[in-house]
Amino acid sequence: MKSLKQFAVSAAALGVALGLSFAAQAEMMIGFSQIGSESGWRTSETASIKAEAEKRGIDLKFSDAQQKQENQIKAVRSFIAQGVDGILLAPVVETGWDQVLKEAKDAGIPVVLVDRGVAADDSLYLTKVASDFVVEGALAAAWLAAETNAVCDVVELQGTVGSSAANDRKAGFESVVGNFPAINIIRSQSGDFTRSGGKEVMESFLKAEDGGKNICAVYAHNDDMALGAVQAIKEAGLKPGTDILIVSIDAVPDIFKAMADGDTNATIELNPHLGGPSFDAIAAAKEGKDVPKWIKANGPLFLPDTAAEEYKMRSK
Ligand code: GZL
Repeated sequence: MKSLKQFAVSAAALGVALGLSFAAQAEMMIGFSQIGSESGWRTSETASIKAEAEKRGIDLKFSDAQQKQENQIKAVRSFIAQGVDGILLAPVVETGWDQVLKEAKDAGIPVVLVDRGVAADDSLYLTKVASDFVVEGALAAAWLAAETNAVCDVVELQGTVGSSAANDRKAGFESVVGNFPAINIIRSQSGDFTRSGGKEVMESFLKAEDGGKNICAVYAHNDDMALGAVQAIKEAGLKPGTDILIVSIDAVPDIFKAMADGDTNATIELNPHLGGPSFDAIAAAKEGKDVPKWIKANGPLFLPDTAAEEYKMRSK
């Protein structure tokens, strides 16, 4: 599993290996169809990609889809009409992209999938710059099994329905807990990757499970839903992080504060700095160089013992 630093090194190495010069990228015009701003991680990803474009002198055309696939498809078509050099697409869901990806391909415009994947033939896009969500789900489950001696009734807060992040984080988690007969996923529902969604769904789980007495842990597909669950658990008179364990993914600054306060127990880092490898891949394609179909980065798991320090460093 690559750490963030290794990812940065391998992505930089990829850039160098592909013989790319930033100067060659300065004249590029690139369209970026972003999902929205549903989570702290998403907003930091947007900020990072915009900053990276600025640094490289890339003319970035940005579109916020407000979580709607039709808005993303419209944006991609508009980028094609503008004759951009490349397109970054963070696909809100996995399906429904074949037609518009074919239009981009027919126009000779490379598409880079950032942070999520699509269920389309990989000939329809240049590369995917994203972590392996199956690994993230498996890591969360491995931590939970170790933490609970593999005896735990867990509730799951799923991400956006139909998204590759939710599908694969669920699959990865199940692939590990399936080995432990005394770990049971007793409830599972989407909170749509938002704090409010996580809170609402957790409130319904608590009500349905005798006020939470039957719940050993929460597995949240992202930190924002975990933070919503923390609020719901507190309002139900229970201690999050003690009465009910919480493991989630993203490693946003606020989750480190929650861990330092004893409210959550583990988070897995998700790299938001996906602009560099994405821009390098487009430049490489334009120079006729080969680009791997998946530029992968997986982050480590963080625990409360380093949370205060991490929060200080990340919330500057
Ligand atoms: C995963 C990304 C997910 C984050 C959430 O790469 O798509 O979407 O985990 C975000 O915070 O909403």
